[in-house]
Amino acid sequence: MMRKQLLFVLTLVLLASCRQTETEPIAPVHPIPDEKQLAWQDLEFYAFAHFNMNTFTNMEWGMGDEDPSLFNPTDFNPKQWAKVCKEAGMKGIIITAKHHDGFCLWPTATTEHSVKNAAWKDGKGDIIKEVSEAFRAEGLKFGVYLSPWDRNHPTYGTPEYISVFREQLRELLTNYGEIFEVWFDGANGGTGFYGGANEERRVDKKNYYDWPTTIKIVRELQPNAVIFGDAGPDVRWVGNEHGFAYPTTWSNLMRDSIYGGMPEYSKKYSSGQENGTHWVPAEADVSIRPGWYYHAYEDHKVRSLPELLDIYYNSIGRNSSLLLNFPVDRTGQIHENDVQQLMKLVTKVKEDFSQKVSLSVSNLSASSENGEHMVGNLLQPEMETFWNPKSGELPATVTIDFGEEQTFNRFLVQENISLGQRVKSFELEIKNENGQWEPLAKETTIGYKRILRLPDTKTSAVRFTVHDAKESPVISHLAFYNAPKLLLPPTISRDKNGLVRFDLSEEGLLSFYTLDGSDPKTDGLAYENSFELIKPGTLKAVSKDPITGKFSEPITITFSLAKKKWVVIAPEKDANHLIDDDPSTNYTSKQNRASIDMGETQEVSGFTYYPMQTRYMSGLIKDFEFYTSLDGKNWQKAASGEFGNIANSPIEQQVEFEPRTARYIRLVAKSTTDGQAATFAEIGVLLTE
Ligand code: FUL
Repeated sequence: MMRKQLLFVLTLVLLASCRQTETEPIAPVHPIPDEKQLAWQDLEFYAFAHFNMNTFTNMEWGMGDEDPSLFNPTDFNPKQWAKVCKEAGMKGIIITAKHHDGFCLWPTATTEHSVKNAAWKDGKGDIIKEVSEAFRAEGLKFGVYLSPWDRNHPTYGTPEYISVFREQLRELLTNYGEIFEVWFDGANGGTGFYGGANEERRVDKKNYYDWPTTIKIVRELQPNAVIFGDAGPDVRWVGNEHGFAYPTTWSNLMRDSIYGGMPEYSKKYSSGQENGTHWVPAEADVSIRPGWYYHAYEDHKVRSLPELLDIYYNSIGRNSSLLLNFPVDRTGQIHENDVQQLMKLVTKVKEDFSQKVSLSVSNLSASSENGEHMVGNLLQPEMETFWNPKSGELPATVTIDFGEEQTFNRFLVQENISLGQRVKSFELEIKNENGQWEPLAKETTIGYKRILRLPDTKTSAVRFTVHDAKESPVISHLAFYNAPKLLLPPTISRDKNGLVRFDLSEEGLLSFYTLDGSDPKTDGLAYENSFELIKPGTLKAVSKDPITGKFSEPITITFSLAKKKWVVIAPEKDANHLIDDDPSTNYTSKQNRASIDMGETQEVSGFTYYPMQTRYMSGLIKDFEFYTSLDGKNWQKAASGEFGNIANSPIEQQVEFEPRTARYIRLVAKSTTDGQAATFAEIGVLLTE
C-alpha cells in the first residue's frame, strides 16, 4: 500500500515536471509583419541618393521649367556609390528617379523631360540602369523614389496625369530588375510650371491619386518590394527629417486614418499606435548634410560624428530603420566629405559594439519559461529562438548574474516581431554593493530592436523586467556592451566678454589646453571652468579618456581680440549680433555696412568676416571695403576686394592689411551674393603681434 502511494505521488511529480517542459503554443498578437516586411526589417541601414535636376540648378525643389540639357554630371560613377555603401555596411540604395520637378532619370516614354534630352551622354544615358547595375554587382539592393507631385507635367492635377504617373511606375518596376522599396513622397500639390501654365494646382491628396490601384501595380510587378508612404502601406515615414524615431515607437499604425501628406501626420501618427490596426514600421530618413540635394556651400556642413551617432541610436536603436541620404554632387559621385563622415560613423558604431559582456546560459535565470522558449535563447540573436515566460505572467523577469563585476553602457534588446510587437514597458535594475536592486532605466517599447545608451555602469548582476505587454512577451535577444568613450577634441566657444568654454563630447572625459602653441598632451593645463581670453591668441586643446589614457586629436583655434569693450555705432535692430561672438545669430544692415567702436586703440592688421550660417542664406558680402578710424569721423580705407567663393563656401573669411592704429572699424558691402541687404554673423579684428 505504502509503495503504491509513493509510486502514485512520484508519477504525479513526474507528470507535473513533464508539463513544465511542455511548450504552450503562442498565438500571434495582430497586426504582424508579412514576409517582405520581415525581410525589410533586417536591412536596418541603407542609402538614399538625391541626385537629379536640382543637383545642377542648386535647388531643393525645382519648379519644373528647368532645361533638361542642364543635367550633366561630369564624372558619373555609380560604382563609387555602391563601393561606399558596401564598405559602410549599408544594404542598398533608393534613388530619386523623379523628384517634384518632374525630370526623369531614365529615358521614359511618358515625357520629354528626362535624360533623353540631357547634355549628359548626348541624351543616350540612363541613370537608373547604371545605378541599379552597379548596386546589384555589389550584392546590394535597389529602390526607387518616384514623386507623385510633378511640377513639370502639363496634366498634373487632372485624371490623365495619374495614367502618366502609373506608366512611369510600370517602366521603373519592369526594366530594372528587382526593386526592394518604392518610395512615395507625401509632398504634393502647389505652384509649378505645369507645361507653361505657371500656376498653383492643389489636389485632393486623399483621393486624387487613387492609391489602391497604384499599389496593385507594385504588387503585380514587384511582389517583394515594400511600399513607403505616410500611410505605408508597408513602411511609414518617421514624421521628421532629422532621422529620429521616438522613445515609444510602435510598428502598429492606424493606417486607415492616414493619407499621404496629411498635415496632422507627424504630430498624431508618426510614432505609431499601441492599438494600430496594421503593421507599418517606421523608416527614419535624414540627409548627411542640411540639404537633400548637393550644394557646394554645404561642403563644410556635413553632419558631425556626434550628430550622426545620435541619428544612429535614435533610429536603429528605437525600432526604426535608417535611410541616410547622400546629396550626390555635380560630378555624379558621393562627395569625399560625406564619405569621410559616413566612415567615421561606421567605425564608431563598430567600436561601440566590439566589447560585449560575455554571457553563457548559466548566467541567466527567468521568473518562468514557456517550455522550449527558455531564457538561454536570449543569447542567440536569431528571431526564431526566444524567451517566453508562462502565459499571463507579468511582470516577467530575467536575471543576468555576471558572476563578477562587469562594466557596460549599452543595452540591446529585441522582440520576436513575427509574433507581433508586445512590450509596453520594461525596466533595467542593477544589483548594488548591498545586494539590493537599484533602478537603472525605465522605458516603454522594444520592437525589432531597442538600444539604450546608459551611463558607465559597474555591477555584478542586472534584472530585466517586462512590466506590461499586450500578451506574454517574446524576447529574442539581449546583450550588454561597453562602448569606449567618443573621444573628440572639446568644442570651444568664446563669448563677447572673452570667456572661453569647453564642451566635451562625453561625460567623464578630461581636457587639457595650452595658449603658447605647445603640445597640450604633455604641457597642457587641465580645463576645469571657463576662463578669460581677451587678447588674440592660439588655443590648442585635447580630450583624454581617463580610463584608457587615450587622447583625442588636438584642436587648434586662433582667437582674434575679444569684443568685451566693443559697441556698434548707429546700430539698427539686432546689431549686437555681429559682435556677440555667436555665429548662429545674425545682423542685417539696410545700410550695407557695419561700424564698430572697439573702446580703445589697437594695432590692427586685418579683419575677419563670418557670413550667416543658416540653412537659407542671404546677403552674404561679396565685394567689400574695410575702413579704420581713430576718431570715428575720418575713415581710411585699409582693404578692399572680393570674397571669391563665399556663396559656395560660406566659412569665416580673413583679410590682412598693412598694420595701423585704430579705434574704429567699418566693413562696407559693395555687393552681396543675391543683391539683398548685407548680413553679418560676426566681425573680428586681427592685431599686430
Ligand atoms: C520630402 C521632399 O519634399 C524632399 O525634397 C526630400 O525628397 C525628402 C526626402 O522628402 O518630402
